[in-house]
Amino acid sequence: MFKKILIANRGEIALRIIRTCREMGIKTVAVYSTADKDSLHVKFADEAVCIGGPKGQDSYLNIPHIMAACEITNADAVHPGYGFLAENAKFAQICADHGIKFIGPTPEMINKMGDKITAKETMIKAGVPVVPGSEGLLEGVEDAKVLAKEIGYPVIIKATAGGGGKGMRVVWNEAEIEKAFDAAKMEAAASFKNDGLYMEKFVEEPRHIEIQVAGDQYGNVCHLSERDCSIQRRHQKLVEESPSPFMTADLRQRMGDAAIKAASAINYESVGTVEFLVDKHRNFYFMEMNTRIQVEHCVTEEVVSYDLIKEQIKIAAGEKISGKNYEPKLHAIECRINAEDPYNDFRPSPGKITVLHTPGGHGVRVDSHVYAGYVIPPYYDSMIGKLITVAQTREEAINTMYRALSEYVIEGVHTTIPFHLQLMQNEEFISGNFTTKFLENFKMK
Ligand code: MV4
Repeated sequence: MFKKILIANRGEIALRIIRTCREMGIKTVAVYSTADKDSLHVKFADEAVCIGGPKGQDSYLNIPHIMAACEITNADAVHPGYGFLAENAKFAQICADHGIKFIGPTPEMINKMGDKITAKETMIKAGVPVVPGSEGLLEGVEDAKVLAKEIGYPVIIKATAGGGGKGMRVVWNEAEIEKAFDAAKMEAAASFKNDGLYMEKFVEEPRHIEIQVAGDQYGNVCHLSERDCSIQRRHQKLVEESPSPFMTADLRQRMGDAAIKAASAINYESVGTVEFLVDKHRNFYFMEMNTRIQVEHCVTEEVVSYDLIKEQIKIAAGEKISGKNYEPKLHAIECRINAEDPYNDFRPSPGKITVLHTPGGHGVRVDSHVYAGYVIPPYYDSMIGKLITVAQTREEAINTMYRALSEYVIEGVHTTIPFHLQLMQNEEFISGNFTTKFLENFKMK
């Protein structure tokens, strides 16, 4: 097992990783930017190294500085968390070249899933259902027009280097295609320095359901059931839950099998997530695979009683997993508590938390790095923390969530708590009958 892990991240996920390391008897090294000098991850870790200025580029994305921190602290592994360098194949390769274990998949696996056309081709070969679309890159607008006619409108143009909605355009008819193609190409070039595009049939009003998987270095792969992430706004998830209210035993069987096929196709090693679009007929299609631990991993942990960070570390250290799949035994819901103003288009609201009271009691988990007096810096994401409730049924988990949200007091910044309170009382949400379009029509009272 590793003796010392350097955590190349900040905020709640850095704390989450430190907590598991403590339980495993592994020493921890925090790295931090000058903006984070008073952060809890710095105080909770055994050692801490300042790696640069506030901007991500100068600190949490600065590979030479992170490698130097590994060297001076003698860390034998790096945990990248999510965001920042978590899906950076170059960083994973540099770690390997320096004899430091990157706690995640290999650079080859990251690359295969990072390029969406390559990922899709791999899935087709593995027999995983994908949305009908172009074979490889679109050559130009004329090629796109011919293809769209074949596929049938509406279609969606996506960036092969994309993911998470950037460089993506929905096209409803031929009159719109040229503008959409050019806009997607420009956005992809600017965002990813790769303007490669592909096309798919647009699946209308889908659900976003993802399957958590784990694979070890010996070819064992298992799944840990699904999370429903349909409650999103501009590609930012706000609520996730497990099990999905849309799930059936048959659908879980089929999606679980497909996720295992997807991970096995690249001999996946580490924990990861296979994202699917699910239409109203319960047809499902591979969308992308995330080769990192995700923000919403906690809902899975609560329903299958499994520490995903611990497993991720054990897999990286060369331990075997059993290979058996996990069914949800309970219902868990996660609300993302962000420093954003839900009454003003979710505008970011950084600043000092003057008063803080955190909820507790039966079935309540809070993963957060903030304290009274903490200043949320404007340089990073605006997450204050995650509130997770777990209960026997979905109805009880919603009731516990409403109760816990009512106890949560955060003063000094705007938060998404009022939004979540209204959502927990929304009939459509309570019914479980919603799609990724739900929040487009949601209005704050
Ligand atoms: C789609 C789609 C409909 N049809 N692909 C959004 C982010 C990126 N991962 C892919 N996305 C979508 N791809 C086809 N063929 C609809 C979306 C989509 C979406 C997906 C999941 C959750 C929220 C979404 C919001 C808008 C669009």
